[in-house]
Amino acid sequence: MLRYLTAGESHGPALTVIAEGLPAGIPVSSKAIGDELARRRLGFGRGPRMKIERDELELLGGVRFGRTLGSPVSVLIRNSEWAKWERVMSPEGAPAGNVLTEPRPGHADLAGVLKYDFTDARNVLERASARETAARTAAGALAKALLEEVGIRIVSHVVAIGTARADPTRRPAPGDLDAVDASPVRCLDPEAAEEMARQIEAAQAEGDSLGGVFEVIAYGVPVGLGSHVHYDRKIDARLAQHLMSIQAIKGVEVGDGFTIAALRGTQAHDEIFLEGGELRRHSDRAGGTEGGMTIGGTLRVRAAMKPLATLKRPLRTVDLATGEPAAAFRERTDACSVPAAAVVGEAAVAWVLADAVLEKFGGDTLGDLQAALAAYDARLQGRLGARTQPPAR
Ligand code: EPS
Repeated sequence: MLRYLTAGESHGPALTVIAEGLPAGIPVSSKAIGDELARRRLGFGRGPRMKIERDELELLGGVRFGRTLGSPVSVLIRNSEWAKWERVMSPEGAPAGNVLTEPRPGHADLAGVLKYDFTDARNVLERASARETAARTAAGALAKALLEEVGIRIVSHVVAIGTARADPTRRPAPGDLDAVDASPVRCLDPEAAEEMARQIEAAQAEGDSLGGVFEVIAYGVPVGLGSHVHYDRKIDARLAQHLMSIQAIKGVEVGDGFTIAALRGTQAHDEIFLEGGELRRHSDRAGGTEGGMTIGGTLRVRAAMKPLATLKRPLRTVDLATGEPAAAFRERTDACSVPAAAVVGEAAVAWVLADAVLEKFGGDTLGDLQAALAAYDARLQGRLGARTQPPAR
């Protein structure tokens, strides 16, 4: 079983992640993790924090001379802001005043203070903050390192921001990742990208925020990850849980999920053909899963992000200290972080796929894992070449 925990507050000293269950022998470096963290900091519409944050990281355990040891991998990511917040966020001593009592509609503030019996919403918001996604991205970098060794590559792109929509036929391949990252909104369609940036700028100028939709695509996925036999083994359900748990995500779609709901059955599925001795599909409406299992080849999921709830033009709320109507408190924030959320989405998908790969093929070492996968591939070759697409590298 592959699992991870994260800890840390947005303006605390650091974030930490411990990832357990990775086999021995996977190439891991702080540079590779750092590169993923740097990708997450990109994106037009982010606030001043991203100019300050360096995501300085340290590998504290589980890796020796560039390879995993099979023991838990521990990563520390320091918060560059800590020095400024030491008094407000101190683990020791007494509160330093400035209690936040005007909860932001759309954020975790209100339910959090009621549930945990706090007066200060900072006790909630510090952990609810999307800063935590830096730790998830580090976990995802470890998962990607494993997937890379079994020929699975993951890319993401932004398909909508506000009302701007990208051409749905422009889907990035693994080789397009640099081009996607080079776009300020991580969108391959230049006209849509321009419109997205324009809408972000307009929202920003009015103290407002914007949401959007991103898509994550995994290439080289073997057939049969996940299972139809039980609800909590279904790969699409597991993907949905991980994607939905990313801060501000309100919707998840597998393949063309919401569009095919309006179609007839004869239009909605991906027909099966035998070509050159291999089973093939000519469409991918299902997004690469059927019956809670991957069908082999490409997997495609989308997530919808709501506009961020921290607003320079605050919404109406109630001051919990006085019971009087009030404006929600204002914090420094981003106007749009859909491009960054897409990178976090890659991490979520990578984690679920790495978990499912280990569940199916097991192994204490990378070699064991690769041998089990090769044996499976050989078995499938006898069944009409059911690994329907070649590995992505
Ligand atoms: C966030 C608010 C902003 C973002 C932060 C998420 O932080 P701050 O309040 O310090 O300006 O920059 O995102 C990150 C720090 C990050 O690393 O992604 C929030 O309230 O969710």
